[in-house]
Amino acid sequence: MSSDDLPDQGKIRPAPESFLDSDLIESISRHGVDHRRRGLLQSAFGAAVAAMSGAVVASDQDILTLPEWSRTLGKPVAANPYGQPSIYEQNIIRRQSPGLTQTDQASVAFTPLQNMFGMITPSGLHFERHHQGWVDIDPRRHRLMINGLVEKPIVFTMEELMRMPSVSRLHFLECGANTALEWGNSAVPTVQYTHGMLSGSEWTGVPLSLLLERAGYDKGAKYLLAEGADGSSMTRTINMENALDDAIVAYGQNGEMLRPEQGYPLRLVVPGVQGVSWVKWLRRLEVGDMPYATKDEASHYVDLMPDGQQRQYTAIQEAKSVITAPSGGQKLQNRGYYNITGLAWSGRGTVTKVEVSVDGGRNWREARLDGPVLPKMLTRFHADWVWQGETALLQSRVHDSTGYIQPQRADLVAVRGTRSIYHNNAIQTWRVKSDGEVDNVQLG
Ligand SMILES: Nc1nc2c(c(=O)[nH]1)N[C@H]1C(S)=C(S)[C@@H](COP(=O)(O)O)O[C@H]1N2
Ligand SMILES: [Mo]
Repeated sequence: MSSDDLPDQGKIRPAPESFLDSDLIESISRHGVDHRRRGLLQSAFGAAVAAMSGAVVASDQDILTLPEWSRTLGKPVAANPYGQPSIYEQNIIRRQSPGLTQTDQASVAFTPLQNMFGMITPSGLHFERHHQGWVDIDPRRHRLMINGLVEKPIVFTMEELMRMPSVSRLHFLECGANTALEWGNSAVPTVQYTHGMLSGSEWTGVPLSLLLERAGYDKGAKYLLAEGADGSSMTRTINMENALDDAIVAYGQNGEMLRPEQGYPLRLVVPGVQGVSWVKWLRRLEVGDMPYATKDEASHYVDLMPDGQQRQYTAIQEAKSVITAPSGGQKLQNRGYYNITGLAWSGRGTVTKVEVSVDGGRNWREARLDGPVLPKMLTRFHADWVWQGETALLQSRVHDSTGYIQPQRADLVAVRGTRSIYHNNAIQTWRVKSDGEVDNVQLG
């Protein structure tokens, strides 16, 4: 089977009748443009839809005849010393946006949110954002130095760090530039490109507060400078408040060592704060008494306001949510039941409520939340929907534990203008057309 025959970006799988017809099945191409493919598509989701509609068809050869895999030997265990996804899932990959200028090193690859379940992003699909390419560092030669306003500067080896008391916590990581293209009218086609600089993982490491104590940090110090070991000279000012609260110097991701793309062997985890501050390949922390105004915070990662002023140090990722299915580039194959599902999160605390609208925000219904609902982590939501072939405008809206409610795009633009790159947390709209095709539209 060639990769061209495989299911692509998480289309809504058809009910069994259309499997039997071996109808042309709509999919979307590599870059999310609608594209026709022939093929029999199966997945856990397809099975769930089949079960819901209860359509057992007596002439289905796939249940009436024993397939060859039921009559032959399976593969040996040694074939897969490190497990890989099924070959039928090989189009579920990180992708680079067609709408962004790319160089090989200063680049970004987005998580396929439309294909994800639950709240954890598999490590191999965690989005990647590198300012100067990624490096794979020999952990025996990696060091972390803590200096500046401390009693004595210290240098840790990885071995020393991994002997210290550790914590494991689940947190989302979102680039401040996630959803940047929606500031304009570009309306990129899929949720992978609108919201895919977002992932959720379990992170393991040493609480940053413990390392600062060990170095004897000056209790009057208000800031930290975090520096990476890659060629980008990535340096960011971290508030001491965040550092002492829940920041982690992490070496673990989803139960194993960090992936090189995520900063192996050491990265900073600053829950709720924009991705750029989660410095990868972390090599130095300097304790200081004022913000450092480095290039990555003085001229980059600032928000251009309508009056021409730049907003600096907007660290926190405000509450945000998005429907991941049905979403742009997918196609509803026939009328009937659909589970609307998506993700909600807040950099300031926990998700308290998610509402879903199918009419562009005129009416709202409360969605079901999958637990556990954790602070500064993704929360999966679901809402039942019966589609009767009408044009629908799907939206989701999150409330967080501070009482904040995610804004409609027009309300956000009224305050922020449209010249920003960063911190777009507006409500996203997906339009379902009468032929079942779903696209990205902006209202108002
Ligand atoms: N050393 C270093 N740290 C870095 C970066 C980088 O290029 N170099 N990119 C930052 C940015 S902009 C983001 S959004 C996150 C992305 O983390 P990820 O690649 O693990 O998704 O890492 C941040 N930390
Ligand atoms: Mo970023």
